[in-house]
Amino acid sequence: MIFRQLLDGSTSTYTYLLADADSREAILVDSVFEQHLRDLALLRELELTLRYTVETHVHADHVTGAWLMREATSSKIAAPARAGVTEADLLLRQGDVLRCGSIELEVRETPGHTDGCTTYVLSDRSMAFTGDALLIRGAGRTDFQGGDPARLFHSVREQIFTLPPNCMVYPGHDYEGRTVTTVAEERTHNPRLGDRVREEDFIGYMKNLGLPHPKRMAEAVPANRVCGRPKDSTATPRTPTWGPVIRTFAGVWEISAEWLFQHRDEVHVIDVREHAEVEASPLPCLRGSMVLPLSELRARIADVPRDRPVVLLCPSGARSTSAAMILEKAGVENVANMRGGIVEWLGLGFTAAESGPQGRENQLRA
Ligand SMILES: N[C@@H](CCC(=O)N[C@@H](CS)C(=O)NCC(=O)O)C(=O)O
Ligand SMILES: [Fe+2]
Repeated sequence: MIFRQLLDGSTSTYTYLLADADSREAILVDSVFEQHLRDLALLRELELTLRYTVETHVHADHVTGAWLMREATSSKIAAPARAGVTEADLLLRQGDVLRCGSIELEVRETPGHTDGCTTYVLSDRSMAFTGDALLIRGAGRTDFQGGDPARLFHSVREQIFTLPPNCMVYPGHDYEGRTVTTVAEERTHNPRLGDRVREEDFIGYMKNLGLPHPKRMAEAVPANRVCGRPKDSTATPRTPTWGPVIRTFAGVWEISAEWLFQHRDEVHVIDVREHAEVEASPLPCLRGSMVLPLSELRARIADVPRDRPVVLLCPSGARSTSAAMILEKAGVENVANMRGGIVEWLGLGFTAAESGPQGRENQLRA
């Protein structure tokens, strides 16, 4: 099985990617709206087909990426039946099994943090995705969305702590950077509801947490009730329209050499090699490209033209990746790295007619 734990740093939310290594079919547990392009990039780079997004509950602190994923990949949205959401394709109940290639996830209802919380357990019981029912050395709060500490106590004790001691527990959040625990570890060391803790102590603990409501609760709960369907399309993550750019998991927009060859005059091309290197290199400059070395780029953002999209180049496409990130951070709107760099360009046989820097290069060098 292919397995990845992904973090949304701003809400400390974990998203889990599970995929069958043979059929390449994948499931995403608890995707995050703002991480849509990251998750799409990973699916593409690992050559996976997303079959399902699965929700552990109606989140109060962030918006799910489920609806966006369905739009982008034709995946199906699976959600707990008791979460009361619309827009889902599959409503899951206690004892149901969600199948994706050879992966089977058993559905265990674990209400208490919210009344629709669900834990998903791999069929060999080696991994459990507990959402916010059981956190590492903690448990989800119980003060809104039908939360109830007594119910949570019984959910965890009966549905999670009955799993094998070495079952790995992957939570929906961790606010301290911890990533995984086991059933045995939590039964022994969870200060809120480990084996030694009595129900009334847990209830007393949870009733006195004194946490402020999540900052984004007013926006997140209604959005998650429709599986993350945005109110209007302007709220969806922006994908550039100037060309077939692809967001990589490394976090940069990329475009192909083939596209650049066919649309050379629609963009500015910036070669980020050092000047001396360009002069000494057997690798040519593309026709009309500007040389603006990576070492000077941060100080010369103002020299970057903005009237057309900017495509960045270097021999292998590595340094230009860094250049693309610098320009994006600096607010240059339409920017992409050319995948594979000049070597790829030459490999495609684009050499002669397309090489030779434009006069402007000298201007930029001055
Ligand atoms: N400060 C966070 C609050 C996060 C929060 O309340 N998280 C919920 C999960 S949705 C929780 O149960 N936290 C338990 C805890 O922090 O002990 C925010 O504003 O988003
Ligand atoms: Fe939650």
